[in-house]
Amino acid sequence: DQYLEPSTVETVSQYACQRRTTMENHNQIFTDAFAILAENAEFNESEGPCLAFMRAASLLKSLPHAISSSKDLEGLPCLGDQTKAVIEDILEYGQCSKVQDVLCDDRYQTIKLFTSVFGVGLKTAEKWYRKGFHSLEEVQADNAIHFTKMQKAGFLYYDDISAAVCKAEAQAIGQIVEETVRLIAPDAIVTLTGGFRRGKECGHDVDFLITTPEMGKEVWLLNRLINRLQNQGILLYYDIVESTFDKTRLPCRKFEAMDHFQKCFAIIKLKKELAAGRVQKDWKAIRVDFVAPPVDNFAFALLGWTGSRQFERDLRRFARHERKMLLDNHALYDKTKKYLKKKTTNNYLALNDVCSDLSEWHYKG
Ligand code: 8DG
Ligand code: MN
Ligand code: MN
Repeated sequence: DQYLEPSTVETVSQYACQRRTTMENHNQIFTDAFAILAENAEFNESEGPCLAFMRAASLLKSLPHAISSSKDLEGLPCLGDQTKAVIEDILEYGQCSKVQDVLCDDRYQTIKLFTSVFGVGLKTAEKWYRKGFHSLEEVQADNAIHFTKMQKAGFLYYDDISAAVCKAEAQAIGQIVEETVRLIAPDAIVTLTGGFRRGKECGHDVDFLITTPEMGKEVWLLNRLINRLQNQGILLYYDIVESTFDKTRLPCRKFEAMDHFQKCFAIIKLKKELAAGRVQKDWKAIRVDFVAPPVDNFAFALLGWTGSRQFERDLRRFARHERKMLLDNHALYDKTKKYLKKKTTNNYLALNDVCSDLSEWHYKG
């Protein structure tokens, strides 16, 4: 044995974008636990712990084997005392008491239920919880609450849009979108993005990037698409958010900051096959997001909207700390080149300059 080469244990990167992550998760028992703890921390606005649990989950998803003893954790980044304690509990007892406590917690259960309604964020969910409500029926029966247009749609199509969207449904929506966009601009670019671009089997919505090869022509695309979907009678809800893009602005340093592209949050009616003899509606409401970036931002918009959230967060962190660059959904900036103070489009690095780097980033999981 002494003549063997020293074991070449590959070090695991602290950055999700430097870890090859497949759809195969060997550590789901742990990552499910972390997802619940992260969600609970989010509901309690504990940003630090929330991020720590999400990072730990992302790391475990990238491992090519299942964790079977605490020895397997040696040398791994992104795991603190808290997260290690959770893993050790699960290894020893098959579950973690902290997770069980969260699952039984009245506030967690209720906030989770309320935020599952399209258009309901944490603040609104808390307001309803403080009123003493525990069910969607109670909330809907309160005449004093003024619901937004989005929330009304959220309640109306609750059963459909809280059910997962499968790959076949995403593809069917993709076909409708593609065909409709072609009627408006035959050379338009329509790209499926989000979780389905990462190869996921199901998701909570379907995300699309749409643009035109000619700069500036994309500005009418989204409105015309919405018009046509409406005329086809399949648009159940839409909310167009106009572009707020200002080229003089610095890139957003915070991942959570929204990008400035024109976008649309929609609900589309998808026809479905009915099981014989069943009396039920012959369609399903599907949540769809459209983003319409100008073509010169397209590559960065695509990178940004592909996700996962943790991957995007780490990609920005990697760019900043390891490359002294700033990345957002619009561009990649080189901090060392003092481009930032200029207002011209020269601030933006051409995609060609960076695609060798981009190809090394693994975006799955
Ligand atoms: P899912 O729908 O299957 O649940 O997962 P997903 O496709 O990964 O999540 P998503 O919520 O649909 O968002 C897709 C990616 O887009 C995600 O990694 C974050 C990114 N993203 C932005 N800007 C915005 C934004 O303004 N809202 C949302 N929801 N996502 C955004 O870059
Ligand atoms: Mn999505
Ligand atoms: Mn989305």
